[in-house]
Parts: sequence; structure tokens; C-alpha cells
Amino acid sequence: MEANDYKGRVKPSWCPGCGNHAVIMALRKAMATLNYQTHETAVISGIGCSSRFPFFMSTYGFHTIHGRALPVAIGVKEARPQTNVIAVGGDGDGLSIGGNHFIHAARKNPNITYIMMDNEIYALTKGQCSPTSRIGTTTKCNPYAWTADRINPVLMALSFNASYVARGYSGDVKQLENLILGGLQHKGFAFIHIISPCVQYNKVSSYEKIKELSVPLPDNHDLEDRANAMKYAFSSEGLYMGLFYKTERQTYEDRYREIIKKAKSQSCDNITVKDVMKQFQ
Ligand SMILES: Cc1ncc(C[n+]2csc(CCOP(=O)(O)OP(=O)(O)O)c2C)c(N)n1
Ligand code: SF4
Ligand SMILES: [Mg+2]
Repeated sequence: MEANDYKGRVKPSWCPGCGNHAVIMALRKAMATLNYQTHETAVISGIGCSSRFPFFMSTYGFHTIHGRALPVAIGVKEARPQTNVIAVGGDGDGLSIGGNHFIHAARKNPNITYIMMDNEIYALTKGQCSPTSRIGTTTKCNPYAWTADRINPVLMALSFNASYVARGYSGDVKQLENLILGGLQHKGFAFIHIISPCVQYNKVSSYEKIKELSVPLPDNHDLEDRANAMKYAFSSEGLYMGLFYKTERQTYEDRYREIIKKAKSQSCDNITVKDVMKQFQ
């Protein structure tokens, strides 16, 4: 497969310069490296500019409802474990309305990849503040200043024990490709936080600004040391980029299948309804 084989029939309708163009390019390249087949892959999104993603891919896709990409993606993986499942969406989709699903997906460890395109704004609805907007941001809805503290998505993923946690930004497609490739290969919940500038509604967090803030994670940091990964995520010295954390633990699907096997192994032939009711008395 070539990266272009994953181009959908619809051309990306994102604004010229939107960070999401780099993300889709990086994902297609990573998928080509793994020779992903389009009929064995599903890209699932919520609602937002970034969530238009599935339309632009030739794989299976599902543009669900706002904030619900993750539960649908987990359901697809559960029903068809052989499918490569990639959930995508924005900061609003994954941290506001879908924030609850994000933390529960992280702790359950389903074998899916989750790509969050963070532009620090609700772009589709024309620029309201999101959970990653910076204090002081002004928009049409907040003409004086945005007042709430920000969510740190990498720290959030680490604290809920996501088993693969990375951060990249749209100004570095090669790094994005590598981080996504690692996420696709990882068995478990792979979270990739991508700072993906919105050139239309967020003039503060521009490509230049993110580049200026970026600091590469040291090559030798221990990828299994979650506390250390949190230290980098929490750092005020700069915006660390790269792979923060990676660990292997049982996936949600594996645990679920074990339970099904166990239940099936227990014969119910001689059990009556009365026997069952007795357990509740
Ligand atoms: C239940 C529901 N509430 C609100 C909306 C309106 N809405 C659509 S997209 C969106 C926010 C999108 O922001 P984000 O996920 O960051 O995506 P972006 O457009 O920035 O890529 C909102 C609030 C909706 N579609 N459905
Ligand atoms: S409004 Fe912003 S996020 Fe939406 S397509 Fe344009 S640049 Fe991208
Ligand atoms: Mg957004």
C-alpha cells in the first residue's frame, strides 16, 4: 500500500494551512508502512473540523456524534477484533463533552489508537474557548478574557494509565508519522496528542509559537517510568514533544474474552432458575 491509497473520494475541506492536513498525511504514511488494508481498518470520529477526518480516508469510517468517538471505536474493536481501529477528533470533542470517555478508555486499555488534534479552540462552531484554551484568550464569546485553567491532555492520559502516550505537532510531519506508527503498533490504548494549529480562529497558538515552545524529550528517558513521564508532561520549562510513556498490560478485549471463556466453561445443564434465585436470597 502507498500513502495515497488511503485518500478518500472527498478531498480534505480544511482551510489551507490547517494543522490537520499534516496529521492526515502522517497517518496515511504510517498506515502504508504497516501495509494496512482499507477493508480491515476503521477511522472513527466525533464532531468538529478535525472530526471530518473519516470522509477523507478510503478506509471504513464513522462520523459519530459529538464526544462519542471513543465508545463507538471500542465497540467496533470489541465486535471485530481483527479491525485496525483509529479514533480521531479535537480537543473539544475529546476533553469537553467526551472527557469522561477519554479517561475510561485510558484505564480500560482497549487496543485502539486515539489521535487528538488540539487547536485549543472549538473551530467548527467558529472559535469558542475549549478546555485547552489559554487563560486570557479572547474570542467573540469571551470578549474580555477566558478565565478557566487548562487541561493538560498528556498528563490526563498518564494519570489514567493510558499505555502509550505521545505528543507531536503539525509542524513536524516526520515526527508525527513515527509517533503514529508506534501507536498503531502498540497493543493497548495509544494516545497521541497533536498540537494542530487552527489558522482561522486561533492566532495565539501559531506554528511559530508552538515551535518556539517545543522541547524534544531526552532520548534516554525511561519509557516505562510513568512518574518521570508525568514530570515532563507537567514541566513549565517547555512543551515536551515525543514519546512520553509506553508499557504493556492486558487489553480490554483480552480481559473480556477471558471472562467469556470462563463463563462458557461452566456448564449450566443442571442449574434451575430456583438455584439461581437462591444466590440472591
Ligand atoms: C451535543 C452537541 N453539542 C454541541 C455541538 C456543537 N459543536 C459541534 S463541534 C463542537 C466543538 C468542536 O471542537 P473540537 O472538538 O475542538 O474540534 P475542532 O472543530 O476544533 O477541530 C461543538 C461544541 C454538537 N454538534 N453536538
Ligand atoms: S477553521 Fe481552523 S480547524 Fe477548522 S479547517 Fe479551518 S484552520 Fe482547520
Ligand atoms: Mg479544537
